[in-house]
Amino acid sequence: MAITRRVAVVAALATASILALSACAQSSGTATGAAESSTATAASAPLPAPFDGSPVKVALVRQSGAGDFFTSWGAGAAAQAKAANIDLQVTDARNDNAKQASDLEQAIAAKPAAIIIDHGQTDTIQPLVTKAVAAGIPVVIYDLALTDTTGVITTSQSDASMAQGVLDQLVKDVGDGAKVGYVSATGFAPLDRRAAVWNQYVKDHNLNVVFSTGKVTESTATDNIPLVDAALKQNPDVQAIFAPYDEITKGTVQAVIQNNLQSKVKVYGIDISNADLEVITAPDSPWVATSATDPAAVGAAVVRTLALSLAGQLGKTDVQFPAKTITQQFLADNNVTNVAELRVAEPSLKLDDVVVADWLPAVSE
Ligand code: SR1
Repeated sequence: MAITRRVAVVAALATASILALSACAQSSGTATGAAESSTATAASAPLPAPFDGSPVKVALVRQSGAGDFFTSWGAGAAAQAKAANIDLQVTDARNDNAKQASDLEQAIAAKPAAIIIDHGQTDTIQPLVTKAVAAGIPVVIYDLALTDTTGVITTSQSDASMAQGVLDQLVKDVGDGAKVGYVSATGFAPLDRRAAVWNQYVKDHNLNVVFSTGKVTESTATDNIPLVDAALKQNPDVQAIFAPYDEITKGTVQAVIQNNLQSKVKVYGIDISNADLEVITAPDSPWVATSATDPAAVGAAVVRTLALSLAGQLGKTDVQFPAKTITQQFLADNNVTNVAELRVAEPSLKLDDVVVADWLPAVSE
């Protein structure tokens, strides 16, 4: 009888704490207007115009690719939009340039309060951005290279410092003159910016580039495995590989492992996700360092950039989101195995002091 009662009490306590926890989560969501799965510091000032009335219609025209980066980025953007009383209308062309052009045409025709464009090809998007600006629609771009940014707010991760951080680690680990490989693709703004830094490091550190390969597809990780596999079979003495996009990094790691080279070849990547952390922290993983932002925090910060701009409070036309270089050693030292733990170990990833206002605190997943 006594045992039965104790079991019941423990079960009741467990239920109570679960209810208390979910109540906390719900009240924080209600207080800030954020998405249910997200958290935010409560705003300490009311929403200013134009956010203080009916929801503000904003089109988010995406050209996302494979992988967790894009999913988390979208979730962060949606949560921040909800908190700012923005009705975010999202389209995603998924590597189809013609579809992104048509999505953007339709967005312009719908005359939203603003348009956010996430990734895309210069040739396809530039004429339509010019058209949107001419129509008086505010435009914010993320990870897109334009030839004419007149009237446009540009945002990106700090790609140059991301590449520098991880390449400093590469040079520290394998030294000047080492045999190195490069796996990436051209025509994507962030990858092109990282490539410029790579080329400089190759020159400055006399790196011996024994192969360059790579592509971006709808299945980037899988499609890079055979490319890197072939390169490794020709160059099994390569010491380090720079693969600056996590989907490409994962494919590269897989190729290194299937050639049983993980004790000889180090891999340096860019980006982070739960899946990436699983790969990096696996025993004997060749992926030794990555430079990253928290993509959910970046998606949210892009929406804040737009919101501040519509409220007349941005005060600049380019915003870059700082990244951190994260080593395998740092993850081990801090017992980090997922992104939630990484945010605790490296709080600056939350970007909660970047493009914020008292009425617009950062929302995170
Ligand atoms: C195909 S471009 C991929 C990159 O875009 C994002 O900004 C991520 O950092 C990713 O590496």
